[in-house]
Formats: sequence, structure tokens, C-alpha cells
Amino acid sequence: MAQLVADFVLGRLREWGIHRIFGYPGDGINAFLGALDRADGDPELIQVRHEEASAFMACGHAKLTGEVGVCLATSGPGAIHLLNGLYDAKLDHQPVVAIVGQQKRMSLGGHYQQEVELTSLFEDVSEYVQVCMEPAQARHLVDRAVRIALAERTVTTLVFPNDVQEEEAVASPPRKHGALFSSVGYAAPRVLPHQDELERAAAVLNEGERVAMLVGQGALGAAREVVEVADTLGAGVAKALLGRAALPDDLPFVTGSIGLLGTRASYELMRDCDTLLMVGSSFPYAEWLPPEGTVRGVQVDLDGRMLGIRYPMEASLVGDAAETLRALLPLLRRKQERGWRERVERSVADWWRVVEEQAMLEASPVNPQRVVWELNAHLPDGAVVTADSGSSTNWWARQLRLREGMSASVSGTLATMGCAVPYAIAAKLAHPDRPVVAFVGDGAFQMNGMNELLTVEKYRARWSDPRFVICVFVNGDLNQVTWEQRALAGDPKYPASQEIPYLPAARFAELVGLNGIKVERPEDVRTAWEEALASDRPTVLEALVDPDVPPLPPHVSFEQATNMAAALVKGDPDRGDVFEKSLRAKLVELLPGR
Ligand SMILES: Cc1ncc(C[n+]2csc(CCOP(=O)(O)OP(=O)(O)O)c2C)c(N)n1
Ligand SMILES: [Mg+2]
Repeated sequence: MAQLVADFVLGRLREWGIHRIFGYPGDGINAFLGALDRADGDPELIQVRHEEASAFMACGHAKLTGEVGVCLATSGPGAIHLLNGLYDAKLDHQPVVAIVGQQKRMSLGGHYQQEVELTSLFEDVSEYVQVCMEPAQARHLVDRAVRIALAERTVTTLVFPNDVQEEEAVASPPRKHGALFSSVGYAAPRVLPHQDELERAAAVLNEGERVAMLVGQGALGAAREVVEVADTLGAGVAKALLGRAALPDDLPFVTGSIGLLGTRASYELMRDCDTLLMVGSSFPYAEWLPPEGTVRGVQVDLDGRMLGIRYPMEASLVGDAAETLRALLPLLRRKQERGWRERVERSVADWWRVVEEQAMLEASPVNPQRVVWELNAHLPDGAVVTADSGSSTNWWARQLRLREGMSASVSGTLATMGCAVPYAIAAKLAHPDRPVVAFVGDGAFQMNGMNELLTVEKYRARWSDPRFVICVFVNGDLNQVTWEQRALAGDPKYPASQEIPYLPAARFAELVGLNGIKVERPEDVRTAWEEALASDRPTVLEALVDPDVPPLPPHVSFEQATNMAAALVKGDPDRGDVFEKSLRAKLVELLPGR
């Protein structure tokens, strides 16, 4: 049988090193399905429950492997379902290629069934979107889609009308006017700033007496260089959410996460520094950085577009984090005065004590912080920990202690619900020998996580290490937003929008063939983690947690405190509990000698 365009496209993706495609079928991609069958597992199709999950998985795959992620969906509704996951990839700068079907060329423009103007629909989310109108186009469209996704670390989309997919492939176009001859292969360049820019940056850093570093996902893989620069400058290092795994949390000068989900140590680092060195981060919340004009700034980013958009910088270096810091090091003078560094380390040590005390505070039924704190002692080497968007993102950001060799991810910029379980599945498929843990709120679990448990069940037999735990924080509430209503808007909790039905998550897990553990008492949390991580199959750990434990930022601003008080006065249904628990958490943090 002659090779079809669909077979050719899969072969070309294979040449690009793509061996896994996340997707869901439909007649808009019939020929691709036939071709996947003929491809005999290379590339393989990972079948999801909902196309959005396939886009999240492609994004998660990219985040956790550095490779391009690929998702596949049918025309019309399937393509539309991809969008949120693709925006997640776009906003977090991940290389993802989406392949979508379309109706036959002759029906387009005829208000045909499932006919959606896909080029316009994907225009905004994609750096590059093209319709393959002709078999000879397929080669350069695939080559460009993959290369642009990798080179720009972004999303590209290819639309294939189903009749084109079924035509005979043209591997090499006729040699005539208009034909293109593209090729496979991309190697990331070495990106380094010019020497005079490095010197300008070094001068600022050498003159500083209290240097703070803020690292993001651009610093993943640059741990050695970040540590050496921090040592030389006597600096403390805060981490943006996507840079959570850039440095382990057991280093004494690492202040942990920053911002609304951050630590008090990071808050103090930014409050008291005189110089800011930002590396590979576009952390958005400027109110958590020093006030404009109060400190001097240096920034390093691989993407020139991301420079100087959060804090005014005196030196803005376009460069790879590791390479640039290595080039900067010989120009930096070691700070002899170590008082600032010691102050940072004291603040970090103090913070970890606060975290433990906060986690052990009584709550009803279980303090969600304790669920994460107890995991720290049991988290296996090499673990991958993902978090959804919700109050558990706070605990993931603040309580979780990542060690060297671990990975972590969230939806950093889109902050979308629904990412944690698909990311975890993509992580496990890419690294079947590594333990994976996902933190998910009950709302996010009900939104899509529970459906993807079926995907876990479908693929778990191939995982050499069975450890895969989905920890569901059951609080009966869309809690993060409930607290945002209280703290940011000064409104009481609105039960009609916030309260959600109870789903017996552990029992549901058992129903689909997985292990389920339900925890209702604080003293059972530890054994629950032990059992979950010793299970011969993936586990849903259903923790009944207290919605009245505030996912409070380390430093509640006066305005937020006033708003919260206003909300409670206005008649928040949970006012008694909320007030008591906020106050207690705050006291633990503030009182000396506690
Ligand atoms: C797709 C999407 N819809 C809505 C939101 C707004 N949102 C952010 S967190 C959250 C609540 C999540 O609730 P749950 O998963 O139960 O976690 P909890 O905060 O209760 O721990 C909502 C509704 C969002 N970020 N993404
Ligand atoms: Mg919830």
C-alpha cells in the first residue's frame, strides 16, 4: 500500500524524535488513526478521556522532559477541547505541537458539520498555524511546526483536512518553482551576553551589600551555577513557582517560593535586599518585589522579550542561565561581609520551624498543611510532584521540601485547574521508574482528574515503579477562591458558587481498579502516605481537610486583613472557625519564642 500523507507525517515526527502522541479519536483524523495503527507503537498514541487532558499531557511532557510534546484531536469539538491545555503551554513557554483534523477541502465554507474555522481559532494560541492543503506541503509544515515550537518554546498547530490525510504522500516535492525542501533537526544554541554587558552586571552585583536572587524555570538545570553565584555574592535565593525544582529546599540560603503562595523568608529577602538578580523568571507579581527605585537590578533571561518587564533593570542579559552565570562568575568578587547571608539563613531556619508548627496546628478534620508536611519525610528520591490550581498549590509551594533530583510542576502562568493529574500521567509515562505524586483539590478532581484515573488504570501495567499517588484535598469547597473572595474582595463566602458536592474519591479509585485510602484523622496521615507509597498500584489518597485553614500569604497586607475582617462582619457562614484559625496561624508565625 502506498504511503499516505498521515503515514508520512507520523514518520516525519518520528525522525524528529517524537515517539508519543497524546490524543483522542474522531473521523476528522481517521487517516491518522489508521497510520498510528500501522506505525505499530512508534509513535504510540496515548488515549485520554478528554482532549484538554491530551494538551495538558503534551505540556507536562515538555515541562518534565525538555522535549516537544505532541497532541492530536479531531476536527471541530475535539480541536476546541485542546485549547486550554495549549494556552497553558503557551503561557509557560513550552514546546507543544497540536495536530487537528478538518473537514474535506470540498466541503469547507459550506456550513458543513463540525466545520469550525480552525486557523482563526488557533491563531492566538499558536506561534505558527497552517492548513495542509496539498500533500507536498506536509514535509515542510511538520518540519516548521516542530522547529518553531522548539526554537521559540511555544505552541504550533497543523490542520489537516481529512481528504488530504488520505492522499498519497509526497516525500520529496517536484523540483520546480514553488517547491520547498526542508529538513529535520534542531539543536538549542549557546546564548551568551556580550562581555561589556556581563561587566556592567558584575559591577552592580559587586557594589551591592545585600543581594537577593530570584530564580525561575529558566534556572532549571543551572543549580550548580546558581549556588556558586549565591555563595560568591552572599545572597539568598527565592524561587518562582516554575523554578520550584531549580534548587533543593534543604540548602540553608534558599528561601523557597515567593509571592502570594510564598514564604515569609522570601518576603523578607525582597523587603531587605539592596540588589536584585533575577534569573530565568517572569514572576508576575511586582508587589512582592522591592518597590521601584529602592534596589538595583540585574536580570538574565534566554528570551529578550521577558527582560525588564517586572522591575527596572540596570543590566539586562540575554542568555542561557547556566552559561551566563558561568561567564559572570569570574567577574564577581566574593563578599567578605557575610552578615546578610547569615541573616537570610536565620530567616529560612525560622521559616521552616513556622511551617512545621503551622502544619501541626489542630484543624477539623485534618490540617491540609499536615498532609504535605508528613509527605516530606516519606517523599522518595527522584520523585516528581505536580500540583493543581487551588489551595493545595499553596501547600505545594510552601510546605513541600524538594530534594536534589526531584522535579515539580504546576500551571504557572495560566494557573488553570485540571493540570495536575494529566501532568502526573505524562511524567509517569516519560519516567516510569520515578515515583509521582499529584496534589489535587476536590474541585479539580471532579472537574477532570477523576476521569483521567481511567487513563491511569489503562496504562499502569507498563510502569516499572508502581508508586503513583494522587492526593485529593477534600474540603467541600472551591477554597482558594473562597479565600480570594474574603481577602481580596472583602466579600463573605458565597455558598452557591463555592460549596461542592462530596465525591468519595478513594472509593471511586477502587471502583476503577486502583488503590484508595481515605484519611479522616490527623494521626492517620503518616501511615496513609506509607501505605500509598508501598502499594502495588496507583493510589488515590483522599484526605478530608479543613476549609477554614487559611492559605494565607506569609505577610497579609493591611488591606487584605481589613477586607477579611469586613467579609466576616458581613456574615461569612464559616466566620467563627475562620477567624480562630487565621489568628492561630498568624500567631505561630509572628510570636517570638512561640
Ligand atoms: C479552569 C479554571 N476554572 C476556574 C479557576 C478559578 N479557580 C482557581 S482555584 C479554584 C478552586 C479550586 O478548588 P479545589 O480544586 O477544590 O481546590 P481548593 O482550593 O478547594 O483546595 C478555582 C475555582 C481556575 N483557576 N481554572
Ligand atoms: Mg476544594
